[in-house]
Amino acid sequence: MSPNAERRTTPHPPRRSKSAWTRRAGLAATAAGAALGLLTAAPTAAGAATPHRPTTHTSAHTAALAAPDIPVANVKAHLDQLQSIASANNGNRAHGRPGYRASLDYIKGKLDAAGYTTRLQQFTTSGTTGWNLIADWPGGDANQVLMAGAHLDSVSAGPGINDNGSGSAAVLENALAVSRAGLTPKKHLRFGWWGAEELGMRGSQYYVNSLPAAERAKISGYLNFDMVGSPNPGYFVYDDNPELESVFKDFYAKLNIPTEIETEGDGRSDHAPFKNAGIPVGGLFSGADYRKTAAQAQKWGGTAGQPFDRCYHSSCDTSANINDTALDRNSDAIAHAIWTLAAGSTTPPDGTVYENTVDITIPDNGPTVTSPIAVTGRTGNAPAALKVEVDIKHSYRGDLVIDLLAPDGTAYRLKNANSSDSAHDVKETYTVDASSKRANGAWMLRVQDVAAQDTGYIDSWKLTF
Ligand code: DTR
Ligand code: CA
Ligand code: ZN
Ligand code: ZN
Repeated sequence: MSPNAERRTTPHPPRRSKSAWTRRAGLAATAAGAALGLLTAAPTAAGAATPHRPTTHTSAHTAALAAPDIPVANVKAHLDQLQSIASANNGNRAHGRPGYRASLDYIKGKLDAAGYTTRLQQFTTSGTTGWNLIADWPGGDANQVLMAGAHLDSVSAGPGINDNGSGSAAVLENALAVSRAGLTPKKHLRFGWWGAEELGMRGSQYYVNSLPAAERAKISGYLNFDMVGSPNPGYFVYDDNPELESVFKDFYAKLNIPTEIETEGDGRSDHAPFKNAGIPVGGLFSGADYRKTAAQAQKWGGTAGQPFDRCYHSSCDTSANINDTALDRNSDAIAHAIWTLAAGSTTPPDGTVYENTVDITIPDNGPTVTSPIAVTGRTGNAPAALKVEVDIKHSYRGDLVIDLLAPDGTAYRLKNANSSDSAHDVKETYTVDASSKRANGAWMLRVQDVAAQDTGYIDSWKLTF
């Protein structure tokens, strides 16, 4: 760097080329600086920036978002699709048969369109290939993962609409509701659709076995939904974990619907591999081939002396083999559990603008400077499309490196230096996926001038949530 480089302070000096050497050194310093996390210079004499008052409508703050109603018509539409798939594939959706993979592709297509990060996990059991579908909702704390899942395979004897199209469709519609709400929960949400459950929870076991211990430890709970629309329904809640059990019991208590502990299910569905791995599990069940007692019929309605699902593992487990009320209530109970357990209370993106208009001088070829914006009063995480509007006056914008710093210090690079970009000023709008960061806190714009000569200042910048 030429030590006696002239300090350019005039707002728009005549264009002047910079020596490549000066630039290269500057760039090297930047790279090193970025790697080392340069100390930022204190704000200028203008004093610590006081964030501008939010300049637009106040955001629709809600202390805790109530879970949405899950439209049971949507859930039944998914069941109709699964029925059609079974009808087009020898009447079933069993492991190793084309109807299973077609079911998986249907669900994956819906999730991909809704913004999920999906992946198929392939495994082999009983000599045939199976797949799990894992869908992650971007954002949330990666160290606290809440999972919900259902097995997607049927027995080979029939289409498996209650067992377990009902659970698969209810979980799918909840995942779509999360997307519709733009939920930004504290925890990271992950959904699973399992293969080969009917062969002995082979898909979910493969998933759990494949998880490194560190990843397994991040799963705060797994919620399982296997048969949630039985035609002669009972309302059973898994009692494996008190907190997860109470979330469901509280939901039904508000509806004045008594529940019973699911006693015959231990080890009989996909929660078993998670439980055996020490992960808290919970879930709902509306009953299979056991018969409803008179006492149960008294509290739940339906027919005493008849099975909860007389078509269990039979060819008659079709779209007609569903009790819509049970399916609706259980779908809504799943939403209540997800919103509650994932602390899904959040302020959805609402266009609130936070601005800092304090001018901050950028030292020529010097240390970084920062301009703060304090975001308060929001819940949950920042948006996946956080808008960052930058207005910097400078006589050679190629000198500038610009980063957005989240409250936890994570840097998002907005602009690199570019020695050939001799234009004035930076007046740009950047979009950053900050959905893994809490919204509230001190966000910073960090700027560094990495080449001698030419100077400028931060005029203002804005964040739109
Ligand atoms: N094994 C499940 C059905 C089943 C039977 N009992 C329970 C209890 C809890 C959940 C599921 C079940 C199946 O056939 O898929
Ligand atoms: Ca509903
Ligand atoms: Zn079954
Ligand atoms: Zn099942």
